[in-house]
Amino acid sequence: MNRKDFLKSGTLVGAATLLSTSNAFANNLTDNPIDKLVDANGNYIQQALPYSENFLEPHMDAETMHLHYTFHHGGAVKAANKDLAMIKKAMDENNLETVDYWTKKLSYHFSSHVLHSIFWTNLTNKNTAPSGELLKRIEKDFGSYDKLKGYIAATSKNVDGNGWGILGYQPYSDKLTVLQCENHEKLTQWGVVPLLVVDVWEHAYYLKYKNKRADFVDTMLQVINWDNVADRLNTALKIK
Ligand code: MN3
Repeated sequence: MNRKDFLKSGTLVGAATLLSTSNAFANNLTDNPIDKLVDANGNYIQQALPYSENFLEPHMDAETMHLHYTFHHGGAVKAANKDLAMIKKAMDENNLETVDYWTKKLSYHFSSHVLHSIFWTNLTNKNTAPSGELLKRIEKDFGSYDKLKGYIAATSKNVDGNGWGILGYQPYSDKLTVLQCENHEKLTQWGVVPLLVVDVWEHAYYLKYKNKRADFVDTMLQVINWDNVADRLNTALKIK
């Protein structure tokens, strides 16, 4: 993918925000309006949604989108900046009594920021399907696209409490892998680059779907932007 295509595709690889800015991919990231999660000072910033709040109607209602993006995702970004500041303060003052607390909070809040940023770009209002390298790898690692869909649906629906279903690329085994994430940061495998994430926190669906999380997950799986997932995979394979 050349730089122009990259910018057009709106690709985001959360883990890549940790790369040094001398890295070619990080340079692309910096120019990408959706993928940029930090400013020049290293503080977290929230990008605008890649579409209007009613774009996913009727699958996701505009009110849920507004509250979710503004207060849940937005709140996590603010909180992550506070966590960073508190860690810096503790280090500056050489008082490490509460630094473990803020470190744990940062893991939670920044992971929320990464996953929500990916989630918005993973969704679209038209039907798409995996193709090319992504489809090849889905068939190799899960048998078929249908099998993967069943797997990720079951994993997402059955999260204990709040969390996410995640399809990721694991560079250490060179495989696609599914994770059942609790909260925003638990039950990961180190190294996994998230490609497709399904938010199953109650705030993601309760206004419209009430207690029917399974219906929400089935609906979300019909509006996945597989082109975005494919772009993320291609980028992850390049930085491997
Ligand atoms: Mn959420």
